[in-house]
Amino acid sequence: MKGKRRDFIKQGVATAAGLSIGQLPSMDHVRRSRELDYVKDGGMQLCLAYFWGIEPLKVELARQMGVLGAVGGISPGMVGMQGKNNYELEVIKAVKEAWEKEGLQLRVIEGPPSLYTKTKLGLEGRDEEIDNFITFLKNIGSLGIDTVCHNWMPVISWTRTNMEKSSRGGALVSAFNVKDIENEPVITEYGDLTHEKMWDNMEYFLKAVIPEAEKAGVKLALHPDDPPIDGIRGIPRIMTSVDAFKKMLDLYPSPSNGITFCQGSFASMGDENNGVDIPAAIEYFGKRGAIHFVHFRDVRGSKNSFEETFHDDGKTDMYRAMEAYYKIGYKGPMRPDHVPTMAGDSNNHPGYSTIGTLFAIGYIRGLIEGVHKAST
Ligand code: CS2
Ligand code: MN
Repeated sequence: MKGKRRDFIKQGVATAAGLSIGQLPSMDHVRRSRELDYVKDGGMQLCLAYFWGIEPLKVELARQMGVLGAVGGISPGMVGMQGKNNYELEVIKAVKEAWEKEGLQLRVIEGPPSLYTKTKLGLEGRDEEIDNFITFLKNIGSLGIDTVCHNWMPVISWTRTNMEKSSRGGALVSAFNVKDIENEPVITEYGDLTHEKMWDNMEYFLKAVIPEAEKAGVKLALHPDDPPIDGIRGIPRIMTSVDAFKKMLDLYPSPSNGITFCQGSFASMGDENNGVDIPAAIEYFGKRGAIHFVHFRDVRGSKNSFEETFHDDGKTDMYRAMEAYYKIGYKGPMRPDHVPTMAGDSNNHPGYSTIGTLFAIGYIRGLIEGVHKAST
């Protein structure tokens, strides 16, 4: 019956196209030509984030989309090694193999082991933390994992003041308004913290780990502070501008010292009148060979008050942004980052829901193909 049905469809298509059945371009031909003249995703590796372990539905959808890069941390519990350190070789190896068993590749470690408050605030015990981080770098290098996304946000990581703001069609997005936190108590337990001290701690860290990362063949990709404001509850923030990233790169110039170009975080830098020119920033840092990972997302607003958006509904010209990655020959990992929570989906993990991720990947892949076609 199946063969008959296929012939029936072919006959229908042939008639509609005014062709005899023998003249239809075979589907194989169409598929092959796409593969031949369209470098998959422009040579970039599209990835999804998995911060809550191996989520079966998300993994299956990723395989169906051909998005085979996994971005996440090293969790001993994920591989039945509770109690072991997450920087140890056997734990990292087991996590890597768990992703491979799902048909995915652990492409970027985001939120790495042993890079915590002591290192970022320069507290007692930071040297032990840094030593364990170096062990982690050596271990992932030996396993061929070459990219680490880290950030310099101690105590308070990425933060929002509203995790369910209504966006297009009632989809839910996260938003931030500095007015909503200005009366929150200052955190004093870490003593007197200054931006200068945070820079000193950054320099101390880079000087200790970048030489080891170079030897291990690993690239560190520093993520901007999100939101990129001067501080939250007395904890200073320094990675809040394009100039800050230029300064960071100059602290220790190296192919192993680079950036996670989180477009949403860069787009929320500055204020209403002097935002970041995203394509120009991509080209600047790209020409320095400093972009090792991309979070491709967008916002509306600026650092003191912004909301996240669908990829096609923000303030950035996303086509020109993608064109800039093409111009600099970026061939590294890219993930959608935060997405709206759409109808029928859960908002349990704001920014990381499943249906919104599908929309984002479709949009990103379409942009890449459009830029590719326009450039050939
Ligand atoms: C995101 C974060 O803030 C951002 O732009 O990339 O959700 C990030 O993924 C987390 O801090 C984990 O690294
Ligand atoms: Mn990001």
